[in-house]
Amino acid sequence: MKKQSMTGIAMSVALALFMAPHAVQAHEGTHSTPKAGATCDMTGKTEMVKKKKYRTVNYVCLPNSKWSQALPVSKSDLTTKDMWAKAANTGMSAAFGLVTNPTDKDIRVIGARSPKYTSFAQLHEVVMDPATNQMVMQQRPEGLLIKAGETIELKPGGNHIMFMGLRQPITAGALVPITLIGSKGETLKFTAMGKVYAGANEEYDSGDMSSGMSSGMSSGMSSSN
Ligand SMILES: [Cu+2]
Repeated sequence: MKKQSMTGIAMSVALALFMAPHAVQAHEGTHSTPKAGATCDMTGKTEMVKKKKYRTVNYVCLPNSKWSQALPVSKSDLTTKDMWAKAANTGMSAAFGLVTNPTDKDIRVIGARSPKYTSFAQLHEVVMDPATNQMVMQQRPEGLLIKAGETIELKPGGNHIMFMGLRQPITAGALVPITLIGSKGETLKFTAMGKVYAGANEEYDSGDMSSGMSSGMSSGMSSSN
């Protein structure tokens, strides 16, 4: 008797576990393919789409909540040095280091991604919020411009690559693959090293979103048009 009912419980648990991933998959399947100029709900999100047999394009959800043009993927001329990512278990994290433009033309970076570690990343700056006199971070509306021949330093308290919501912890010594996307679709892949760091705890200034991070993000961003 007892054994039978236990089996029954085990069955329904197993069934629930089996069903759950399918429900999630169906939901994810409803996402539409990005379209240049169309509204997107999570700025900083990027999508790589295979258009034709040999053509792959990047889309970036820009800070104005519109999808970028289809940007044909090519190899970036940028180089990086000493890239590292702040060790963290959950929530947000950020990546820093030196990015150099060795060419004689300016290069603008408009997006970043690290799908292994975060569903989307943003390019952030740290500014003074005059209302509170606090340093806060926010998305850089024009991305990162790296002038011909120049090196920029992404650093705590300054510009950085923000990981919005970790999918898995960044541990000390972890190798974190990151891709930067240029305004012409050029991609730069590099690896940042996980590092324990006490700073870089600026508040995220999301405009009118002052309450909880995740709920504020989704409600605030989906309501914009
Ligand atoms: Cu940030």
